[in-house]
Amino acid sequence: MIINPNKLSSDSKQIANHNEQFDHLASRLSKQNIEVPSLVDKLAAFQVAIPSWALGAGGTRFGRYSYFGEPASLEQKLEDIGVLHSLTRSAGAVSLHIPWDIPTDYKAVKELAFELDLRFDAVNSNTFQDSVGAKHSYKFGSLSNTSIGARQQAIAHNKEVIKIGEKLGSKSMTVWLADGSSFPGQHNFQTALSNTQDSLKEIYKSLADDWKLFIEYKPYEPYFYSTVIQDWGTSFMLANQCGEKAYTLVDLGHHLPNTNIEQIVSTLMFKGKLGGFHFNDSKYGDDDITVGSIKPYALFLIFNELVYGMANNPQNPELSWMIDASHNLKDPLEDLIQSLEAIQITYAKALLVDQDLLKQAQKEHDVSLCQEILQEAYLTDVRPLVRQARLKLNAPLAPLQTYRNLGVREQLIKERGKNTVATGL
Ligand code: LRH
Ligand code: MN
Ligand code: MN
Repeated sequence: MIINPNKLSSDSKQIANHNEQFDHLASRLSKQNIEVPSLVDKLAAFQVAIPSWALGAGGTRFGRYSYFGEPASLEQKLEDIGVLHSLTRSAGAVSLHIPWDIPTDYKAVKELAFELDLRFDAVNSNTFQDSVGAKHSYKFGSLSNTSIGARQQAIAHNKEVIKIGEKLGSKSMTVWLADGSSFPGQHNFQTALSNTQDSLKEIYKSLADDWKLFIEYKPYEPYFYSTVIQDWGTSFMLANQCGEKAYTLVDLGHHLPNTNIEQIVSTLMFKGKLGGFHFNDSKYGDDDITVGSIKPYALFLIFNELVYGMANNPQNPELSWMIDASHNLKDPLEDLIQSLEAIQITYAKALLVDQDLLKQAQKEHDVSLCQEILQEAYLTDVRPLVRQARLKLNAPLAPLQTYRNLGVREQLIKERGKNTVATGL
């Protein structure tokens, strides 16, 4: 389904309401010496990739409840992201997962992506599942496995993913390893790490000069005693071992409770080694629920460091942003619209932080003022700025409402039927 652009304009009453709210906020912010037009431009330029596995209803280990009209093919996944991008103009990229999304006709897939104004962001390899007919099993690890055969198979798969990405115009690959152990004594930690390091170095050799390798970390799950790449330090060390094209990827859900993620982001950007970023939210673990739905202030503090890093750390490359969320209850497209909205809102709030004043207050050890400065930005209702960016991009002012008014899900069910299952987590 491709949405007719003529159906995306907001009505005159909505626009008049918006203009009133925007003018009010813009004049208030201008008095604080905030350059509103450049802030709106930054919001309009911010694009987040959608992973192919977020478009179906996700599963938990206890079950998976299908959501009707889910995309069944790569082409249909692209169309869903096209819908999101038309409604928000902020989801202009797709992150594919191999082997779930191997194109059969590269030319056709590229043409469709072009038509939908979508770019191919990082490609993701998968060595956390055995593929049908594979010679070696990943039950006891992939890049870290003590079996050379399993390691070589996993290395070959990653090299294959790079090739697939090259054909699509992608410029990076993300490696997330499930490798770990569930019982003390099961792994020799040093052997597992050393095998992983050697395997990653081998994969890195296949990376073209304009490509990047993102190494994702996660403390636990699917294994519950140890994980080979458990934290940012391990990922950072491995990225350094590989070389300058390798970076750490931070996924918000991949931390133990109360970890200071903003400090991790800051440290990595200072070292020029933050490459990718996965948005989601969680209450307990890697819950992968809607961005900003549980800890919006924590997200703001993280965004504040990202904004600071983007302005002050030229040694860090442009980040590859992606939403890594998927769950069981909501319409996946509605959920993604809400996540995109939360990202834009939080980015806008972080852009409002008066960095000069904050620096001065930090210098003077005025702790209360430091907090006031952050709160001032966080408590500002920035939605008119986000809507202004949408207006500029010819996107509807209220994407979720427009999605419902247009009956997108009903249309998808009509086209695809009720018994659809998207490949994914
Ligand atoms: C596992 C995970 C990871 C993704 C990957 C495909 O935790 O969600 O975050 O990047 O699967
Ligand atoms: Mn992730
Ligand atoms: Mn995850």
